[in-house]
Amino acid sequence: MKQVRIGMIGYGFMGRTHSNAYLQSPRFFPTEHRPVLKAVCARNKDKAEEFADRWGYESVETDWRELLKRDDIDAVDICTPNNLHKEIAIAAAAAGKMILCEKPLAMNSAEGEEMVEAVEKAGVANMVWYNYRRVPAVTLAKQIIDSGKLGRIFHYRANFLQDWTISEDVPQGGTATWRLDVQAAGSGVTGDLLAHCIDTALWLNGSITNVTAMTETFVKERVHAETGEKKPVGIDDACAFLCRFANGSLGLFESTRYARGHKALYTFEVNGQHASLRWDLHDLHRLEYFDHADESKVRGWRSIHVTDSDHPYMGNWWVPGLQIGYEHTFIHQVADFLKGLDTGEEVHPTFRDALETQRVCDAVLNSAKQGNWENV
Ligand code: SOE
Repeated sequence: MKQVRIGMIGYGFMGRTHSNAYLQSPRFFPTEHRPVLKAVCARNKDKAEEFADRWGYESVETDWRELLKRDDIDAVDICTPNNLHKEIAIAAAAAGKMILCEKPLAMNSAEGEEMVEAVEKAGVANMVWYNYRRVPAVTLAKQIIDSGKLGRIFHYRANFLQDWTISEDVPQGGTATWRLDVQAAGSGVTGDLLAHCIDTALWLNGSITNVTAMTETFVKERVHAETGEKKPVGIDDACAFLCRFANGSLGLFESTRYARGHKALYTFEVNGQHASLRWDLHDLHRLEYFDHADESKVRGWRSIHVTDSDHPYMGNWWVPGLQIGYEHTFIHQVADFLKGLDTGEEVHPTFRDALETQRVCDAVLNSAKQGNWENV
């Protein structure tokens, strides 16, 4: 058994999902490599110690540079706000560490390019946590599309809708609301939510060539959680875009944090010549499938309960019919990463894959600013 000693930087919501995944992965998906929770790093020592205690990390650090100097750390997991990804990743690559980075890869594609260059030059294993690829129903959608069952693809449609920032009293900045501060996040829903939709779309339907977008910031000023000062809001609260894919299909994407009643409604639909597929995060263990080749009298949308042992990842879980959830997507991602270390094969999405998503995000934001079609 080879150890992969993890040093995690940041301990928020994503720190919890990843820590849980490191603990569970070897229990359900045995590999030659096994994660060891070596250190968690955060500026606040008390909070870091509390987190280490709860999740079983052996030690804490309060300065990520010290963590990178340690020779008992093999892999660095970056769970910080987006504005720190680049600096940490480049330093971690120079220190020869493997890197698992939270999404989006960077603040923008210029930063992403530097990060890709750093990991490729250092030759270190790298991966970005676009976890929704590893919902079994989404992986099944990929298998069905790749088998050619849909035929020529005409349309790809995706939404990611939330409603948690409607109140003007929600601050920007700080540990809980850095996603609303453009200095920490780089962008709003485009980098935070549409990036997921774009990653899945590129994986399922190939490259996006050009886009035309609109964005809106509904609440123009918010108090900054750290200074208490009211400041202009620099992020996009909502974004919608149209695009063309290299395979000739048309794309339609929408994301907002102002869709009252929706907490995390991620849906996509793909329409092909012979068949269509659709998926909904609120029902994540189901894949809806319509096949025009079915006998016309019984033709209709079928709802596949993706829990059978021959469905992706499901053979390693319970028994057919019993479903799994959100946290398992991270467990699958760790399992695949470790399997990649066993076989020496690259595990996707790599930094380079995530850079493509970043380029689409940049084109979307530029198009919204210029009011033009933008090439990716
Ligand atoms: C934002 O609310 C958020 O937590 C994103 O940052 C995650 O990436 C997404 O999966 C759920 O929503």
